[in-house]
Amino acid sequence: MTDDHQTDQGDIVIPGAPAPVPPPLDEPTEPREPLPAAPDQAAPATVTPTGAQTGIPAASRAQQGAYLTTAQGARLRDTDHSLKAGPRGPVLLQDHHLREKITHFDHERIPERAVHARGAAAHGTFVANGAAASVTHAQFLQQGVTTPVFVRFSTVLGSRGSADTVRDTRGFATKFYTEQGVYDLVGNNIPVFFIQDAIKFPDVIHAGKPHPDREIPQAQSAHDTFWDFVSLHTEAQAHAMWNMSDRGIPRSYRMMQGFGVHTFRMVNARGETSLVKFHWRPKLGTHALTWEEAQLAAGKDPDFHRRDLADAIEAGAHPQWDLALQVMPDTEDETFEGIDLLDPTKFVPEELAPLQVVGTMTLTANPTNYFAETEQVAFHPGHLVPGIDVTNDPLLQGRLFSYIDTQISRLGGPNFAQLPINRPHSDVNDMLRDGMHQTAVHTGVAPYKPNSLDGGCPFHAGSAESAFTDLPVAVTPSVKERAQPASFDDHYSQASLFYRSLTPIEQQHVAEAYAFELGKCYEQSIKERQLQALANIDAGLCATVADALGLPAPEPTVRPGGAPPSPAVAMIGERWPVEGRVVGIVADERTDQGDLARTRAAIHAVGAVPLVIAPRGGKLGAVPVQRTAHTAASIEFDALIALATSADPRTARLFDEAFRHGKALGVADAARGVLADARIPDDAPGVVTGAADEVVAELLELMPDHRVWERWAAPLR
Ligand code: HDE
Repeated sequence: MTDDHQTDQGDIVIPGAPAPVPPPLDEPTEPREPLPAAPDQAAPATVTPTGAQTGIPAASRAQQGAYLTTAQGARLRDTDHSLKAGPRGPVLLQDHHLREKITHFDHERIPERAVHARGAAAHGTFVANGAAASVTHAQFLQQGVTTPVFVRFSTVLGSRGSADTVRDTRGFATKFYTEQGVYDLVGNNIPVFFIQDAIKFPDVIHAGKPHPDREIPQAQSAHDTFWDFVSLHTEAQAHAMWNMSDRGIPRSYRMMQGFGVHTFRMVNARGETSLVKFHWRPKLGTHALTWEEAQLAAGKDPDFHRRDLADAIEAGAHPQWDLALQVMPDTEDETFEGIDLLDPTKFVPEELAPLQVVGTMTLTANPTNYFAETEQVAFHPGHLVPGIDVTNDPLLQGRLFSYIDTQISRLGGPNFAQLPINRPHSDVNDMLRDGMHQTAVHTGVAPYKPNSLDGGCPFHAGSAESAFTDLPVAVTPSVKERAQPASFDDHYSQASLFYRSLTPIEQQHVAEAYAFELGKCYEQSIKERQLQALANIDAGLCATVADALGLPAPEPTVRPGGAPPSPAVAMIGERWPVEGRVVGIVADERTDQGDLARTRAAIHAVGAVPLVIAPRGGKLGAVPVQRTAHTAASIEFDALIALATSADPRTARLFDEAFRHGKALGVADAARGVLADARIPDDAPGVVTGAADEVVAELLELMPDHRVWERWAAPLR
């Protein structure tokens, strides 16, 4: 730069131009490449609409060049000062950079999803084991085929900025980029749904969303309109029961089951069809938060689930799920063991139709850009591949219409399939043309069929490779009517079956959840009506909830029948891997460095994450302090170890909360004072004391149980 204030390009001299402001010290002064993403964080390559594998397309690599430019590529030397008539004068309309920058910012937001607005996603792969070949000829389910996937988890009710840990159903939507086109499995973490017919979706969602007058409460079902709807519309009782169970407050997206909910029809290479339900089984087991933990997390770390997923993937604890099928015969009445397979308020117990694993999904990479990928991804239950077809489930049929419709408005036009995250990894030869945000440059003159001018291209596929094969399924001759089968009128038997299948601790949580949710309602008649529904489900549950509400327990008006319980739906009882679980280690300057190092190493060795909590930041010897009394929150730890006492009362609260939430606690001899401060008996279940090495070993033995369930034998403090 000369005294004449040459431009960056060094040619044209502007006499008298003010000297540029020197850059802040910590900003690089020489152009350099941005830091590369960590190897396992780089998003997989995307492909162009023509199918060419290009890596991340140039258009989505914006902001990576050396020089700041306008949207038109003109370089800029100042982006901090508007063009003004003198340093204190008004801003000039001719400042194109100012107007472009602010105008673009003004339009940065797109409408959030009408439901499932809050989500988190990851890339990965699905590897099929071939077991599905007998029921479907879908290519991605054949032995050894590896398919890239993108999965988005979500809550349903809350806005995009709402807390992760609210009581709600979770979405579990998977996009398989198969060689035969995109296949979307758009499921939930609960196998049943609130309604039997899509025409009622606006009703159930309006009831669950905040009240239209004051727009509260956010992301909650604990309010009058939700329970008004559910108690009047009793087909919602089964789904409501699952939401009131611990399934409504998952510990982690990594520890959640997924369900396709509807029954689908599969067809194999011989043209034989079966009725099928999809299940995702997490390798880490299915686990929940406690309700108090969920509420604390909503304030202390509203991004709890999003952070957990991203941290685990970044740490290399790649979450995995098995994909399993329940396969049922394709009979004329589409009913299995008395369960109408077209009724989405019913699930088929695993004891009746076993889960058959057909492949495994591993999530390996976080998105590179939240908006481009997680926000713009568009799933659709109608994105099907050959070998998988829909059934007449009236809920599914309505969904087939809804998703593309909402996406046209959410993503600003009909060309969202061209967005990098939505592009198929197979060739696209559609004859869809033009429209808002068209980015493809189509060649040819004949986007119609039949044509002779483009050589007759594109041609029709043979029926074996064709999606939407329109299986010749009989439609019972009937009249046009707004009606449903009589079997859809059973609203209570599966809610009852589910409740009876839970362990006593889980049943206690269900009762507490109803007591909380109904306790938040103002209208007495709504509580009474919901108690009536509970009486029809289970008299004991109804009596407990009625007692908490201070209301009489009504007599049942319906007997739900005694279908045998399905122990498979209970979550307590098994032991699971602890990969990615977080263990807090309370230490200070006096802590023996050897104890600290061995404790951390033992935790690492089982794939869990040790976080050191000390009175102040910095380091303890060579070990970085990751949390202090100011920043540590009990909700982020699955277990705690004290190697030092702490004078800070917040440490006692940390242990007190962790104890209440049934977490394993380890206390080295030098740190016994922590237990006294938190008023925790040192012989309480799941509290281990002794030499540091023994404590960590015993603690890691407790963690595969998820929680120290014996603590629930005594009433919660
Ligand atoms: Fe959805 N649902 N849904 N849904 N759904 C949407 O589509 C809808 C239903 C599910 O991460 C919307 O693109 C109707 C069942 C997930 O992007 C919308 C009905 C199941 C996601 C829509 C249902 C789901 C959605 C909003 C009743 C489990 C999030 C934004 C017939 C099997 C996907 C969008 C993502 C999203 C409509 C019922 C799962 C409005 C009409 C049942 C996981 O189109």
